[in-house]
Amino acid sequence: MPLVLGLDASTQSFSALVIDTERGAIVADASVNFGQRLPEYNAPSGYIPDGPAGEVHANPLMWLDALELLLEDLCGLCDLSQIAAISGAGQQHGSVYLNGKWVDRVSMLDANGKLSEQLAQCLARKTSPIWMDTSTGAECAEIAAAVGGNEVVCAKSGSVAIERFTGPQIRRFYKTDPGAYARTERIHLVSSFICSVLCGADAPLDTGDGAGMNLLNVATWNWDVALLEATAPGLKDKLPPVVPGATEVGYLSDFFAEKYGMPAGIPITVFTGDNPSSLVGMGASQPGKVVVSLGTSDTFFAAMPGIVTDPAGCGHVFGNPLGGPMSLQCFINGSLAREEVKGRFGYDWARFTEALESTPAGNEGKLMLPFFRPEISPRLDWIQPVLAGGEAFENWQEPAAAIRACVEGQFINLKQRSAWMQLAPEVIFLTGGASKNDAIAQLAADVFQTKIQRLAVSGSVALGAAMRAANSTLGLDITSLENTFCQPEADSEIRPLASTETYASLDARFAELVTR
Ligand code: XUL
Repeated sequence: MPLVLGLDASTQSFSALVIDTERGAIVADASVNFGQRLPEYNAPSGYIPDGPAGEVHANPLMWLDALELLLEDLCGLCDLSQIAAISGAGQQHGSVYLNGKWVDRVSMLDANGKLSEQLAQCLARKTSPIWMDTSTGAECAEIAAAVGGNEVVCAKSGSVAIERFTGPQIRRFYKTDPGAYARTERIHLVSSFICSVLCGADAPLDTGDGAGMNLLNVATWNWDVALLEATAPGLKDKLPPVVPGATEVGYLSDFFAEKYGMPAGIPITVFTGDNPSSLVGMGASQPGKVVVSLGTSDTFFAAMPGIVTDPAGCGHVFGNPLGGPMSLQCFINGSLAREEVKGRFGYDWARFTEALESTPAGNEGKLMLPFFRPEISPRLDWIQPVLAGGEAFENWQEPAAAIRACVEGQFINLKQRSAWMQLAPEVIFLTGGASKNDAIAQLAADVFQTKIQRLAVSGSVALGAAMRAANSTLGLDITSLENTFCQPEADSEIRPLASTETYASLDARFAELVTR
């Protein structure tokens, strides 16, 4: 009974799935919510609220405490002595700054104490900027200017200089606290930090998460000298090596064997970012399938046969943990926008759904550009949406039409912004909270004119991590793992009902209004 552990260090919680690869079953599923279980860190949603000038940071010691709580919880759910392989994933872009004590301390962890107590002194920066941080506009402009413009940054790194990406964040740290930057000997991503702690040794990072830094060259999958130099002095020596996603990078430290009864020395596969891991866990790591995740923010991602970049500078190219590139587009106005329009009419989700069901595909030409707060795909600094389609509709006097217009506008935007990926998917895998709503899924099928499937297993990030570990350590074929673990939910397939012409004119008007 070889069990495999997949970890997911995400924004609001640290989660795990344990899979039994022989029985094809999930044997344990656990999650530690930072705000609920570790209130002493004053981070109710996983990050320190009210940061100045767009700063959003989290305490890396909180992630370590959560990892220990999670392993304690797992002890009660399955036999951790049977774990044979481990991998994991972290929220992308977040960075941890470590001083000269790090390499020794992480290799001498004492099972009688807590990780957070033993590693606190290794932090060269007390807190970690995470992906929600928007404080680095000036640094993005400086990096782009230094290498010859954002086209060059995009051609090299797969994305233009992006505020939340790690390179601009490192540059801001170097500028605001040069002394602490100089004392930093290692900068890890969330993923490679947690991986290092499990290995009890400094671990590499993978091409999936590494590409979210504006520092990795996606043609060579290695650090780009010009981008490193444009970002901060001496940076190359502070970064871990980059390896492909299928690489075993270490062995479980005795700390976890003694404290949690896991077998010491089991292989650990390099960790990756949460989105690349989800690509694997959704069964979409081969080109031809697309994942749309409807969460706090919405994301659209897919394995790509070759590298293309977004000429509009909004999309990203990351490494696919199973080889080659993947694309990703992130939308700020996801659930936040759906909730905003629902709240505007005092509706609950049942009435929201009724509104979608009682209105026709195409919404009789009524259209919304559903940007309730500044958007990154496309880049717009709006704080309210634009409605077009008659006076009553534009004055928010038609609740049902407004609700349909919001969701239709979101999917039309997803479709238009992802066109640069040049994909013709045969299926879209829908995941995330809102994906469970059949009316929303139908609307996605209609706008994309593609069938929609939802998977039976939730927790695709941790599942993807466990599948990658099973693949690289136990040698299990990824297709057979997908056949076992990534099956669509029974009777959940949704096919387009609207005709191809239904959205033609809305599509054109949406494009025109966005440019205007
Ligand atoms: C992707 C992104 C987020 C984070 C957190 O670029 O910023 O999806 O990975 O989930």
